[in-house]
Amino acid sequence: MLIHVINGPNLNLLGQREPDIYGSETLVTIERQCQEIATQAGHEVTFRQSNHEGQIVDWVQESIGRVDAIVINAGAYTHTSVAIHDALRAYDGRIVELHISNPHARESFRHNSYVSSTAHAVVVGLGVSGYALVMAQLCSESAN
Ligand code: CA2
Repeated sequence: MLIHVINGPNLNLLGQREPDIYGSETLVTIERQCQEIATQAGHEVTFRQSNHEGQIVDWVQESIGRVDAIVINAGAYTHTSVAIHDALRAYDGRIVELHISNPHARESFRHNSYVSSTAHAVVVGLGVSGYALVMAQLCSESAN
């Protein structure tokens, strides 16, 4: 199984700012954990981050017909991007939406997600552990 993990704007700053909301682990550490879980289960992960909406759209499009699952933390684009929504709708594999914080418990502008209606599962508010948990879940689903 091939899994793409796509991270949106500002998530490259993880571990450097706002540890009270996003924790103190960096994206590099999270990537390493995801790779470890997938490799142990015999699967492959591509882990990416971009601050650019069009780049995320391109990565989703490139996944069509090639990638078994997308795990996406679209960052602030979650709440604004019809373009990412449309690309995800065109994608034919499994989609898991992931957020480190719980956007529903935060400002009202974070309450709508353009990703959720395209997703098979949504994981929010579990901190950065959410990445490892989702990875383990996807790997265990493929073993059944
Ligand atoms: O909780 C999440 O994972 C979010 O997707 C994070 C986004 C936010 O806009 C969403 O509403 C919820 C923000 C990512 C910014 O990450 C930073 C990390 C460290 C320092 C500053 C920003």
